[in-house]
Amino acid sequence: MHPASHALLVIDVQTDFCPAGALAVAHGDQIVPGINALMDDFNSVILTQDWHPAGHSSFASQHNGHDPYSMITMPYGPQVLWPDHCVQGTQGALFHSTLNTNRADMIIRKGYNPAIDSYSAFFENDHITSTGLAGYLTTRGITKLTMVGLATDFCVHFSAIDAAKLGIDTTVRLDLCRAIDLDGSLATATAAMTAAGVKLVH
Ligand code: VGL
Ligand code: ZN
Repeated sequence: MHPASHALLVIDVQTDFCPAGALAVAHGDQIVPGINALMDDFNSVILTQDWHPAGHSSFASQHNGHDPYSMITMPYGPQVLWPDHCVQGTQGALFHSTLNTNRADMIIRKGYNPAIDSYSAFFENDHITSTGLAGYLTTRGITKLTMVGLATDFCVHFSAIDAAKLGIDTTVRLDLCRAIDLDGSLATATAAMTAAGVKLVH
């Protein structure tokens, strides 16, 4: 059993990121039993939930002539345009029906700012606006994180790099993550995480 100072951070295991979801990650649902089992090893469990208002600026539907999975430049930098997903209050935004949410001490929602996407559980995509998670971890004395969830190359990737930058000892269990893999984004993500000092477990 890990001490309370070492938390399990479960990223965006939501219906829309699983097969048949609006932004389906291939085999996204396969990781759920392993994540539920891993919770038994942790005193501290935190979940994140992608939580967008309808008409969010990261949705391709809001940008005339731009297809889902294309890139645009937003005031805060490059942004992939996504299918509408994880809209607040919809079925697709719910956690996967078999994810054990009972063990969650904290559920951190992100992506609620209509003008800025938030891949990372710590900072929105402007890399400045905080979600509050860093303060929560500090006040609870959590200095170590194991991350699992969806998607490896977006929300897990950005969360892991921000955690490492904050000085948190960070491990990503790649076996309990699945990727979108857009134009080599998985290889880019694993290289960037390694460079940031994140430990990757295959
Ligand atoms: C995610 C794309 C858009 C993720 C969230 O959870 O990785 N990806 N919103
Ligand atoms: Zn999203």
